[in-house]
Amino acid sequence: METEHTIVYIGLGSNLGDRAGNLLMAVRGLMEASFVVHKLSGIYETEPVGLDTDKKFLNMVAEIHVTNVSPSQLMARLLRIEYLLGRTDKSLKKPRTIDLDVLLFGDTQMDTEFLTIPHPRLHLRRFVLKPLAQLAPNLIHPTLKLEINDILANLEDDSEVKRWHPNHSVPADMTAKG
Ligand code: PH2
Ligand code: MG
Ligand code: MG
Repeated sequence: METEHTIVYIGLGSNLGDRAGNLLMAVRGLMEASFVVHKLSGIYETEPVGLDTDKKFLNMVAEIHVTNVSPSQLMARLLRIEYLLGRTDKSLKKPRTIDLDVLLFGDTQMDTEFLTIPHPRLHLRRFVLKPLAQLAPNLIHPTLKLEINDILANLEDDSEVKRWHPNHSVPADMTAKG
């Protein structure tokens, strides 16, 4: 019998180095870890929330489909991707090349020392809810029993979250010289 996949949402964030490059390398890492990357949100530039830094983040959300993988196995693979992309300092409040958080794992609810699902701050953060609502506006939060759209509409967090677009200007040394 075919095994059902679980729909998982991952939050990606970077505020150090080549931020967009780090997000894309992490998406590639998800694929290489045998996850089916089903949808990607847009990329948002966001004001840091609760960190000792002024460096703005780029944040996005990925919907991946997983089969025969437990939440803790998923977490272990995410930590490996973070490590491979150069995140050696895991101090919570420091700038980071890449942070990968499990936001939702199907309808799973769990709370252990290492992993809480749904992510305990997902419903409080505009930088997560905005890209998540782009992928799954009507998804019901498993513990709050509210749609993502409704949580976003009533959110207190008014930190800045703006769509980010790459700078299309062509560097001078790449323009054709006559
Ligand atoms: N991640 C945090 C804390 N604060 N702020 C923004 N804007 N984006 C983040 O990804 C972020 C944060 C903890 O991981
Ligand atoms: Mg985080
Ligand atoms: Mg994290």
